[in-house]
Amino acid sequence: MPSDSNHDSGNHDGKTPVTVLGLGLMGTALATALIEAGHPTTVWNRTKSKTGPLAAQGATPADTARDAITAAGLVIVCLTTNDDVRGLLAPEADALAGRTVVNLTNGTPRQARELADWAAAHGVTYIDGGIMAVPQMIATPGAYILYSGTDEAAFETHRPALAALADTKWVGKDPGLAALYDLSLLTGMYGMSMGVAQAFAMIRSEGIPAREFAPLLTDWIVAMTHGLVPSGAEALDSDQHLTDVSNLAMNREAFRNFTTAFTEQGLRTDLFEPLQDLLDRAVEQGHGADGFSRMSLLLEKD
Ligand code: FVH
Repeated sequence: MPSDSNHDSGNHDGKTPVTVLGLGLMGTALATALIEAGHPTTVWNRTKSKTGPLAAQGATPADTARDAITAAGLVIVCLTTNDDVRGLLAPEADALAGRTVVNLTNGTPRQARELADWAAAHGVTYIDGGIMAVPQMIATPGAYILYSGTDEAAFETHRPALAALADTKWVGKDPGLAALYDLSLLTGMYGMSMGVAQAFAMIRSEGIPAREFAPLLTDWIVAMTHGLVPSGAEALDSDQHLTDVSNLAMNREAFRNFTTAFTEQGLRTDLFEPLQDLLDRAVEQGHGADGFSRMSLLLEKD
């Protein structure tokens, strides 16, 4: 069955009727962007009061999820978890049949693939998405959303409406890929965020304000990222980990200074202890002359 075959999914002067299910911080930002871009927008939320401000901006509030679903060929869903999504959509499978669901809820590749299988079994076109933005960034430059799903043509059909939310990045026909890219990007971000938290704790241990230190830290992270990420990727993909820059044996010894200094400065060492363990393991397994690309291999399960 072609996508959106039994209802009005059409393009009205470039504007597409869209439904948004879930009006938390992110769902509200998404719906606002659609309204501002002129797309006829129907909204539904479990807690009905959240539809009020959007209705005032021009959205059509729906009393039930089913009413919202039947209002548009493109149904965007953004709830807390994919279990919530499954719980909401499963009873509405018949109403969803022939429509396109774009699920922007954060989840795992396995969850996305299972939802895609469920959707396919019920005649629903399923596109999974990963939002690389916070709500305040929606519809601003720099924000983008990753998409994947078996029906790339359906994605292309709806791309103009989705582009109102953020730049669109299609990553492939495996429905799990958007979540894979999303979580991989967030993995890098959370590692960096925790490092920043530890760095601020360290500088504050001597009474230096974080804001005074922030420009140095920013420049340092940017410079290191530009070096580390491309060279690490190249080393991994070519399986050539030897380095003449900064090897693991040196880093293992240097690392001991961190946990020692944290203790001396009255800080906890919990965050860095597992990192020290990993470096110890790398060197004990004979990888002391390698660079950090080796660590990705050590993070794979034996
Ligand atoms: N906010 C952010 O910065 C991040 C950016 C990247 C993407 N994430 C993901 O987006 C999903 C939603 O996040 P959110 O920030 O909108 O979250 P909340 O403000 O907490 O809103 C949650 C909405 O989900 C509804 N909901 C929860 N459980 C159910 C359910 N079982 N049935 C129906 N709706 C449900 C909730 O409804 P209510 O509590 O207002 O009645 C909210 O509408 C999330 O995956 C992030 O990881 C956001």
